[in-house]
Order: sequence, then C-alpha cells, then structure tokens
Amino acid sequence: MDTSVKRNKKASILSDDPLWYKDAIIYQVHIKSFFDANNDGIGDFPGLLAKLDYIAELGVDAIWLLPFYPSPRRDDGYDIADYRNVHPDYGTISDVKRFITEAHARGIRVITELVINHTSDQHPWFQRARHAKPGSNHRNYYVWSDTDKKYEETRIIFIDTEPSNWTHDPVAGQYYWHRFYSHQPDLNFDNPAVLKEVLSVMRFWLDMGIDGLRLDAVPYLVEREGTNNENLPETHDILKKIRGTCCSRKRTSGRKT
Ligand SMILES: [Ca+2]
Ligand SMILES: [Ca+2]
Repeated sequence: MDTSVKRNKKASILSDDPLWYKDAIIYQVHIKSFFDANNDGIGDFPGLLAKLDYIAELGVDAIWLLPFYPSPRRDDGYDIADYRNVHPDYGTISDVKRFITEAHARGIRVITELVINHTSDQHPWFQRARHAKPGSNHRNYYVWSDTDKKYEETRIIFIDTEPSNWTHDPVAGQYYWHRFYSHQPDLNFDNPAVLKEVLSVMRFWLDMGIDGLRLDAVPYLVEREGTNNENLPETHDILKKIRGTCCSRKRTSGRKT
C-alpha cells in the first residue's frame, strides 16, 4: 500500500472508531529518556518529534507518554505539581501541540498518563489546603484527620520508606492521607470540587487533541473506614463519572457534522 493511502486510511480511523484502543499497538515513551534535542542530557519533546518518523516506521497505533508535567520529580514525575503544563526540561505546551499534530499526521494517536489519586505536596492545591480553615472546601481537597488511627486496615504500599499512610503536617495541625510517598498527599474524591477540577484537567488535554488518558493509581481514589481502601464501589462510581463525562465529550467533538 502506498504510504499516503495508508495514512489516509489511518486518519479516518483516528476520527471514527471509539474502540480504537481495543487492539492498538501502544508504544510507551518516557520523554526524559527518549531523545535529547538540545543536548542538555535530558530527553525532550523536540527530541521525540525528531524521532517520530522512526516510531511511525515501527507500525505503532499510539504513543503513551509517561508524566511530563512540572514536578519535583521525587517519584519520577508521578508527583505532579501542575496538571496543565510541561516540565521546562521537556519543552513547552507549544511543543506538545506540535507533537500531537505531527503524530496524528502519521496516523498515530497520543495517550498521556495522568495521576489523579494524589498530587505533589508542592501542588498549589496542597499548599492552599494546609493553610485553609479545617473543614473548609480548600482544606478538603485532600484527606485530613486529627489522628493517624483511621483506615487502619489499609496496607502501606512503600513499606521500605513509609511507616504510615498518614503524615502530620505542622502547618495544618492535622494528619494527611497518602497511599504512596509522604510527599504525595491523596486528593479527596469525597469533595465534589476535586472531581470537578480533575475533569477540567482532563478536558484541557483532550481539547488539545490527545486521544486517551492512562490513569495511574486508580484503585485508591476513595477511602472508607472498615475496608482495605482498594477498588471500592465508590471508586468505580468516580471512574464511571469520569468516563461518562470525558468520553461522551470526546466522541461529540470528534464527530464530523
Ligand atoms: Ca534536552
Ligand atoms: Ca485516595
């Protein structure tokens, strides 16, 4: 098949098939370690863009990008400090847009990784929460307690570094919940404002043209006393809301009228 025909065929699949991911060949890329375009020792979006023809030649259907957001990178970028931007070492939003356009032109979709169970403790939401009044909406963006004795049936994931899923914050005067590192406070999905913020972040990236989101750490979204706090029905309810909102919007915006 001539390349232009193949591209046209793929382009039509890009706009029409909502189940494209079912049998897609997905190529996972960590921007920082793929290709360094400006020779500063760190991979970047211009580098990935420069190697896009090579990736296309491999015959992949989609590229899955690991977290590239601004982050203190104490957990390899999974500790996100700003959901709507790019770590300056990797490039700019313009670079991302150019990458998406060029990937689509080659019949390749783009999936980005998002972490919504927790943020970095450097995220402005957490800094605001620490200083907010106990019980207020802004404090309740995260999961707080006056004791470290709640949810005791929950396993500790990083047992080699974390003695507890609770850490005391002297600024807030309360303990905050974290399923991962203590510098990664869990967002509070019992606060409707948090889901609204998360959906807004997803729309930001979907509107930019990305084709899908890989959600990290989703079994841990909601906490309930007396459970192991993993894969709870309440967490599935949140995921259904996310899928209903984001996917219906994506299908609508992708449809030609
Ligand atoms: Ca670089
Ligand atoms: Ca959680």
